[in-house]
Amino acid sequence: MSGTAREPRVVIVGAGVAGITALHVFRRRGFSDVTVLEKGSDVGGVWHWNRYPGLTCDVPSQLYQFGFAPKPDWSHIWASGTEIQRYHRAVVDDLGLDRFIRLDTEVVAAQWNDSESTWIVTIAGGESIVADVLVCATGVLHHPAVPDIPGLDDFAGEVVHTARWPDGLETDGRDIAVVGTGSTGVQVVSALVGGASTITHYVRSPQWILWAPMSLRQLAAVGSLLHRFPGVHDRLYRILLWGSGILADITTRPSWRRRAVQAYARLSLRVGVRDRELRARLTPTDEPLCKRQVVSGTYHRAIQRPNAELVTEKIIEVTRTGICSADGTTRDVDIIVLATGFEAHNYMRPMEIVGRVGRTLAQEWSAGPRAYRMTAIPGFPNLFTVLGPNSPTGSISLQYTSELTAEYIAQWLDRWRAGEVRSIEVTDEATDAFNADVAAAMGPTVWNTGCNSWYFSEGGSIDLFPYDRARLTAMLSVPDPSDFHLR
Ligand code: NA7
Repeated sequence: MSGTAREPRVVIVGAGVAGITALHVFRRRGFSDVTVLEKGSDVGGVWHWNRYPGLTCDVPSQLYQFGFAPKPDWSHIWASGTEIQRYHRAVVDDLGLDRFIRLDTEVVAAQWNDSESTWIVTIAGGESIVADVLVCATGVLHHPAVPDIPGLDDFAGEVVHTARWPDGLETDGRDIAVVGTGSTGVQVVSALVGGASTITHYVRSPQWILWAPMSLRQLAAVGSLLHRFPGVHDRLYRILLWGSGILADITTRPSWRRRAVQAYARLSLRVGVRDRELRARLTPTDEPLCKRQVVSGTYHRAIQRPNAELVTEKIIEVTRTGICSADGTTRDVDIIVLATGFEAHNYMRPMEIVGRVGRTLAQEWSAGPRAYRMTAIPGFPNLFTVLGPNSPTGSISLQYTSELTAEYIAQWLDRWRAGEVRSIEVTDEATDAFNADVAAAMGPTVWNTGCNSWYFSEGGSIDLFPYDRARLTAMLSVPDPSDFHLR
């Protein structure tokens, strides 16, 4: 079989930011047999699934876009989830990518066939697809984390996870409890407090909140200008990308910049909440930036409204009518909103992926996800991840990282197409060396200053990228064949 030049059959799982990028890059590189399988009813990934009130991206819109699909006319400096989702749909339509994407198609399993060097991909319902290369672009913030609170299942009202917000849920005039105070909890409380009868925010561990005017509109004239002068728009994008390097610097190395942002977080609380007792209860015990930093221009005002209440006592149980906390008080509510985050380290799981020696990915990752340069996994030939383990979800543009990774994979696809390789499998040694370097480099990062967050995998390691964009680019620019078993 080896030695014959032909088109690889490529299957991409997921049509979110990573999957759309991979599809576009592979098409741009001339690969014709590419299929994206997406379990949702539309593209967009996290932006398709998340529709809770107040959903806003905490990355400025002029940066939160594909380098290959610039959008000049964002309505806001920080775009809403709805606008971002519309953008994803428009990109797919405008680039003619739709015909390569199968929606409502959930992959449940994939099995490596070593004699054929192919993946047999199984879809819910039983259909099988053969792929030469399998690309998993299944995202990070995808599987909702539902807390194990006694009595939750027996609550008589509505229980809603923010990542699965039901269309048409009436919140005005109702008594609402919100559990969780990450970016989502803060946004949803701010959005609902105006219409709700009462809102009770259950905060297990308060988080630092950087004040920023998140509802600021982008001037229409700016959009027109950027539209008229694409060169200027491109320059702006590159400047923002370069400028975002400051975030990588702040998070990965102690410096005056980090201290300045941390001081600003403390100032945001001091200015935003004048009541000392409330401020004390909203003061986190960990350092600003240790968790994924929450940014909001509205939360502190929202939680001080007369119909809002902050509860920092532990939740003991959910009764039929409300939530009972450790102070012995039960507050009756109509709706419980779980802003409790995601199982961020599942990646492709629970898909059953069976590799070369018959072991599943779940078995290989029982101590936490582990990959080589965020994209290759020993024991799983011809399988690549986009935004896989240790991707820079806390510090570098996801669109940039996705494109870089897709280009890296495309170089392997080139070699496959030329008939030079049929099986590409990263070595254990190279993977161990990469992970050891990453673990050592986590030392001075702010994520390692003593907090607990979704950045930590179940194995206890920090599932982030501890270097800057230059290092990321160098790592993923040219594949190093000596790190792979090639057949
Ligand atoms: P996060 O940031 O993971 O936040 C989840 C929140 O839910 C956090 O405050 C948790 O408190 C809280 N939580 C989780 N389980 C419980 C239980 N059982 N009881 C009380 N509180 C609980 O998720 P988000 O959706 O807000 O944000 C995810 C990312 O999306 C965000 O970082 C941005 O990148 C966009 P804890 O801190 O664990 O005490």
